[in-house]
Amino acid sequence: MFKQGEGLYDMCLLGNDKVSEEGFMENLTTRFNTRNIYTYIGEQVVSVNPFCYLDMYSEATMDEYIGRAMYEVSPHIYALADDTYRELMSSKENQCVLITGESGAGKTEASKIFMQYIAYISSSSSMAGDIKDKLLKSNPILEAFGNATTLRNNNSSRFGKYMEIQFDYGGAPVGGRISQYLLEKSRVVTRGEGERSFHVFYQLLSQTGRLAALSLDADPSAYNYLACSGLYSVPGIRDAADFKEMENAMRVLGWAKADLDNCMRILAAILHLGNLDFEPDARASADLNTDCVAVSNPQLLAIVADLLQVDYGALESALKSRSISSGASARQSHIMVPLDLDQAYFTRDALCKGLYAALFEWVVDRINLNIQASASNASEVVIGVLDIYGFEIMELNSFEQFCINYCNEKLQQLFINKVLKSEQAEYAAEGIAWTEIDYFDNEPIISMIEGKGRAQPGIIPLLDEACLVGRNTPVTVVEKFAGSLSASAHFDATVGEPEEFVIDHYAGAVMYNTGSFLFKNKDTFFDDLVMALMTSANSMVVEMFTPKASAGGGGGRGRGGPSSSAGGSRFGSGRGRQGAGGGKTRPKTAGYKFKTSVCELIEKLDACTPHYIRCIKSNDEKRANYLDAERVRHQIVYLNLVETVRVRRAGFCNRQPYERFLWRYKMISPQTWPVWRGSPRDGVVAILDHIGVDRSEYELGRTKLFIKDAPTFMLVEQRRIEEMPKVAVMIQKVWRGY
Ligand code: AOV
Ligand code: MG
Repeated sequence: MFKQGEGLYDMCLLGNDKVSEEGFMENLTTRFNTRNIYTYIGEQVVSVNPFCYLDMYSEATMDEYIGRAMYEVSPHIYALADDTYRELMSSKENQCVLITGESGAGKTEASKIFMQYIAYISSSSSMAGDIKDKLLKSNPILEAFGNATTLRNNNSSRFGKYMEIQFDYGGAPVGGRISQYLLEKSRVVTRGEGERSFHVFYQLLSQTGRLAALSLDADPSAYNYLACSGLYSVPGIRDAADFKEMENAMRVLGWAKADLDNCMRILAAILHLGNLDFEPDARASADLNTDCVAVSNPQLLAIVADLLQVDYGALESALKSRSISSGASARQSHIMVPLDLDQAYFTRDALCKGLYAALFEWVVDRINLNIQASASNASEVVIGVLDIYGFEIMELNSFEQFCINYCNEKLQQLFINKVLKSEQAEYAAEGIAWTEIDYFDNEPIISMIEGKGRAQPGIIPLLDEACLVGRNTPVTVVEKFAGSLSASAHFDATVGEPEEFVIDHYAGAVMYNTGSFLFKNKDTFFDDLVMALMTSANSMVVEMFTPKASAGGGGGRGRGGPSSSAGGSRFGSGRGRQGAGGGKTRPKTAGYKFKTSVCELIEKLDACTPHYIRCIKSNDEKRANYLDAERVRHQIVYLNLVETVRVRRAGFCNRQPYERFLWRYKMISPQTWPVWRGSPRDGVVAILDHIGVDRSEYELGRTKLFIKDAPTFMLVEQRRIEEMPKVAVMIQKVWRGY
């Protein structure tokens, strides 16, 4: 595997004097220039995005990785996937794959490569084959609805995704479950110049045969919601072909033709709504003695009402006015308050964002129904694949970027805790000689964002407070932040405009503009709009806006049911849904819900055996085979990659409590088989002596054995397999390939 001139396949093999930023860069560059985009740090895979197709993802290549140890074959995501699957089978413990890296670094591609391999090698039956196909086919649908072209990435994920694949005890996939995190729904109505809305809109407009029925024009520039950012087609993205792929995927998953048709009706309604105009209504204004508006193009609203199959009058009224309840709870009466022009446009946009978010949730729920394991297969172990939106800095950074970057901070913290902190803590606890390794800990940034009770204010609770108490504006919000956080080294409100503040994130400083923080956090979706939509004769529209039974009080987490829409809000908290944890009548804000769902996810990941793919973006221009040294160096630093090498090098490839090791390998030595009467620790030493493992190859901790190198560990495994007939042949199939 090691070829002259291609660099070291594992950064842990760097000489002592080379374990530095320089040495790391040098090796990574050598490998990248010889088309080796993958390099190990122990069991972690570092991937550098080549921005061009490399011929290394075929079935023939997959065959080379089956059952091979990671160090035996060239670094590849396949090797990591094989390792993950084997560990799942041998330990019967849940595994997760954490894919990190900034926007455009290659996370989503990596997750697909991983899934492809798992589907290829996991045991098959006709049922498993069916499920595998469905799991893979969920991707084109999710990407159509949840991805978009941004300045950073032509196919940028605008939602976070955690996909769990469930296996039976024989290793065959029996089902899956997708959790999605906070879709960037504001993209439906606006976005930065040179970006696109969600792919599915352009895909729809490429289907000329479908347009007449939806009263649509093939030209995307005819729609305000698409025209506002001035980008329609993107090199490398084939909208028409992608539509066909999505359509086919829906068929494989078992969707009815009407499901796709209904989705398209809703998308068309959104495009038309974007062209809906309002004008002052002089007569009504005079009658009611306040500003009133009328719809300027009622024929368009009629098309929308027809597409959504809702009552025209109810829809029109919900866009022009808002009902406000007055009086005490028992005797509420509703009065209609007319909206002014700004409010009418705001409501129209809120309707479209709400419609799209609900549609996306419906799509995820539907996929979950299609892939869920049957009740008889409920006993399960899972491999979870986490593919979130990467850290990003945009021209204008709003509430969405804040949430995305906060989520990345949390994942970085999980990495630090699992790889850097706990590893070192364990050496200390086990009494293993160790030199502390210093690293940047982002804990203070997380605390500053999350806060803790009254004692420690944080951005999310301060923003919540600003949404609930008093009349706040973007400027007072920043003042509020500054009042509490200016002591933090990671916060700065002294630069930029009064409505801007800076967070110095682990991956770089980002200036946020609070212009829309308040209403995005409140996430208001007016009751009148829901009522209007509930008049729909289309059962899918009604279903989309019917509260989920399982979502009650759970912050819209949708736990327990097949739906796993985490952090998304079917309705805005502005409907006044009561929060259980956040005080008595406190409605749950988008920020609060996002934080809760992200923290839950982290807890779940923490309980799995982790595997890491660390993605690096080679350059900002999406240029093929070009490595921008400064950009890459920056990522190496903030991803703590050199520190990871340091910890790993001094580290051990495998550690096991003495009892577990003895139980698993006792058949290897006649001294320990079938019964060992001494201490577990002495038994372990007896086994290692019997195979002839040198004393320098391992360390004996207080409760655990630490094995230094993978080959030693493989030898032990090998001997176990050889002695297996002593025990039972049955377990052998678990260790395919040995
Ligand atoms: P991301 O998931 O990390 O960004 P993607 O996985 O979408 O990034 O990768 C961005 C683009 O880089 C892809 O569309 C490909 O063109 C290219 N690319 C990535 N990985 C590879 C690879 N292994 N081989 C060839 N090309 C690749 V974001 O979703 O924006 O955070 O929110
Ligand atoms: Mg992505």
